[in-house]
Amino acid sequence: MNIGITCYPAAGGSGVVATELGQQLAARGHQVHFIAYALPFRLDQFDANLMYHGVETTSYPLFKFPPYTLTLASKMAEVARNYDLDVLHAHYAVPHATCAYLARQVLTDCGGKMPKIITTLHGTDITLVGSDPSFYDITRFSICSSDGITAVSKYLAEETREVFKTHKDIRVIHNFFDPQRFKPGVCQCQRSEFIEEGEFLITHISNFRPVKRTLDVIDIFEKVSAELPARLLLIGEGPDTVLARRQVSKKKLNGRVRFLGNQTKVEAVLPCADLFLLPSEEESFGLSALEALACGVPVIGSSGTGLVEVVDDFKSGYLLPVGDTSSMARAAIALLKDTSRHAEFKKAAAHLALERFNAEQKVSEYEAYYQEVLDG
Ligand code: GMT
Repeated sequence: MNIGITCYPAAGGSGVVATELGQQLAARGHQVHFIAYALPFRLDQFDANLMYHGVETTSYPLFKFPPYTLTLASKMAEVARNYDLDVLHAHYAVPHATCAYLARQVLTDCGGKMPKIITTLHGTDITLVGSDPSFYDITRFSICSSDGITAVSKYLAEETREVFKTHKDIRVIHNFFDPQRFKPGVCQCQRSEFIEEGEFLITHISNFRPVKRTLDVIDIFEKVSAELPARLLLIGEGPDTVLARRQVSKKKLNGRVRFLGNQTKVEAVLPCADLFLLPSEEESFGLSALEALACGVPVIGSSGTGLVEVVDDFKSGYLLPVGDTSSMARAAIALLKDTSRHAEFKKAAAHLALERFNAEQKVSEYEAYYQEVLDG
């Protein structure tokens, strides 16, 4: 198949999923065209079946805001026409599903071949951005105009039906990881680079948006480190990074917390960790949690979110109410103190992740879904 993929190229789960999917589809012999404003951040392998088409953001004194949506739609139409696309796959509805719709209208006018539009919903495109009154109608329209819709969890599919009051078929295809990259025990760095002998290493990876509750991560860590020798490794960057740094200083944790910023090869460090924290307000899936589990790292996160489909409560981690940092810290301390339970959780984490979310399986699900949509 000839497949166009549009995603946010910056660090973030939706871009990571789109990139991994594109790379895996290319490896299976499909021609894959990434259409985005920059090279996707984890697109780091050469494959003759992979192409990147950059989208310009044209500026003009009249434009306070350059109309990226229009240049993206034009580029989508151009790539679809020039490369005979069968499928145009938009990751993250806002504004990518709308751009795909516009591209199709452009192609209709030119009388060219019409690719099928598939939109994958990732999370805040529904729960925060898409449901904002200023985006609601156009997002609903664009999603409903897609030929196929997928969601990364059952939780998100249900949220979408509820928020957008639609009965459209939404196929759940869970996120996935590449077992060649994410595996337990193979750490490219040494634990000794981060911790002293006898200390525990706790990690958190996110885009440091308010929805991730990074301050809760620090609060949980403060409670844990009051009881156990531990250090916290924070990976990622975003609007709350400054707040998080301030909080670390305020709590006098500077010597125990390290900020690594954005990292493309998180698999190099994850297997070194003893525990992963993701206490988000909302989480449609929690790809970073899955990558941690795949590396044999138990997760403590928020219940009542899509994490329930990823983390097996009491088997590979603990899920507790949003904001209940005391319970999360208690669960972390108990798990880290109990060496044999911790070892069991580590084993279960890697095993369950591989069994349920490996790339091979999920990429086949996407391939089959593309075919189903193409067959009408
Ligand atoms: O929704 C966001 O904040 C951004 C998005 C991203 O690009 O990282 O994250 C969402 O998509 C990921 C990939 O499908 C999911 O693993 C995340 O759970 C989801 N984020 C939220 O729901 C907050």
